[in-house]
Amino acid sequence: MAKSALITGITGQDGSYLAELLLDLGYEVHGLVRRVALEDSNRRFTRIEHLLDRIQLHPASLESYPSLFHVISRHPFDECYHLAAQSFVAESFRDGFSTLNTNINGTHYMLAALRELRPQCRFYFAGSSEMFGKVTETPQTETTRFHPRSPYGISKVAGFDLTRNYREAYDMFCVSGLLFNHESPRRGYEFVTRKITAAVARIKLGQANEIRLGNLDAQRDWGHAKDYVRAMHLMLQQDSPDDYVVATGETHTVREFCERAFAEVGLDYQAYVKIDDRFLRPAEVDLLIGDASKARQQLNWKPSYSFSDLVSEMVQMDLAEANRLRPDR
Ligand code: NDP
Ligand code: GDR
Repeated sequence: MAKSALITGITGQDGSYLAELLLDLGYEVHGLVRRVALEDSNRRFTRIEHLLDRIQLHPASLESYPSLFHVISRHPFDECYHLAAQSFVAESFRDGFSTLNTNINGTHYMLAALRELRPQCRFYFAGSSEMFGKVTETPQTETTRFHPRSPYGISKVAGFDLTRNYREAYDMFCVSGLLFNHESPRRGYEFVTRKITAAVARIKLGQANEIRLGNLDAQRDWGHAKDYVRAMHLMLQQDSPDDYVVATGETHTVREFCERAFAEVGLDYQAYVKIDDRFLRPAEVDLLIGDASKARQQLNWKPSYSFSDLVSEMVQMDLAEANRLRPDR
C-alpha cells in the first residue's frame, strides 16, 4: 500500500519540492491550502500547478482547529509535514501578534488533532536556524542554546517545544528539523536572495537600475530547498524520533551573495546596490552557520548544491523569466 502524506504549506517553496519528492517515491500526497488560495488558484498555485492532477488539496486554515480536525479525520495519513507558517522574519516585527498566533497555535492545533485522531501518524515540524538568533556558539548544533531575535524566531522555539512535548508526553513520532536558510528559483520575492536575483535579471535587461537592501553584513548558511526537503523525509523514516540540524556548513554575507549574483551576468554589484534603512530589522541575526554532522551520520544526508550552483541557478532562472516576460517580445 502506498504511504499517504499530508503537507501543510504545500503552496510554498518547500511544500512544492517536498510534494514532488514524495510523488516520485510513490506516496499519495495531500495538501492543506487556504480557501482564498483555492479561489485564486491561478496566482496562488504557481509552484504546484504542474502537480495539481496528482495531489489532493483540502481547504483548511491554521487559525481554525475544526477545519484541521475535519481534514485529518477524513484520511488515514501516515506522515504529516507541517510547513505552513508566516515565514517572513521582517513581517513578524510588523505584526508579531498574527505571526505568533498562526505559527504557535497552528502547530498546536495540528499536534492536538493528530493526537486525537491519528496518534500513529509521524509528524515533522519546520524548525529554523532563527531559533538560534543571537548565537551562543559557532557553528550551531542540535545542542546550541536558543536565543531568538524576532517574533518569528520565538514562534519557532514554541513550535519546537510543543513538538518535543508531544513526543515525550504522548509517545508520538514527532520531530523537528532545525533547517538553515534554503533557497531556490521558487523562493518568495521578499526574501533577500530572490530579491537580489530578480533584480539582477531586471537590471541586466535594462528594466531597472538599482536594488535597495538593508544589512549587507549579515551572514547566512544558504543551501538549496531541493536538498533540504530530502532531509525532512529522511527524518520521518528513522526508527526513533529525533531532531536534526540541516545546513551546508558554509556561511556567506549578503554582500557576497550580491557580488556573485551580479558577477553571474558580468556586472559589478557596487554600481547597483543601494543601502536603505527601511530594510534594517529592529534586532538582527548576525551570523548563522550550521553543523549538520548528526544528519550526515544518522540520516546519511548531504547537500548536493554548492553556494555558487545555487546563486547561478537562481540568476539564470530569473533571467529566463524576465526575458520571457519582456514587453517587446
Ligand atoms: P513559504 O513562505 O514559501 O511557504 C509558507 C506556506 O505556509 C505557504 O504555503 C503558505 O500558504 C502557508 N501559510 C502561511 N500562513 C498560513 C495560514 N495562516 N494558514 C495556512 N497556510 C498558511 O515558506 P518555505 O516553504 O520557505 O518554508 C516552509 C516552512 O519552513 C515554514 O514554516 C518556514 O518558516 C520554515 N523554514 C523555512 C526555511 C527557509 O529557509 N526556507 C528555513 C527554516 C524553516 P499561501 O500560499 O496560502 O500563503
Ligand atoms: P531570514 O531570510 O530572515 O534569514 O529568514 P531573509 O532572506 O529575509 O534575510 C536574510 C538576511 O538578509 C538581510 N537583508 C535583507 N533581507 C530581506 N528580506 N530584504 C532585504 O532587503 C535585505 N537586506 C538585507 C536580512 O536582514 C537578513 O539578515 C529566512 C526565512 O525563510 C525563515 O522562514 C527561515 O526560518 C530562515 O530563513 C532560516
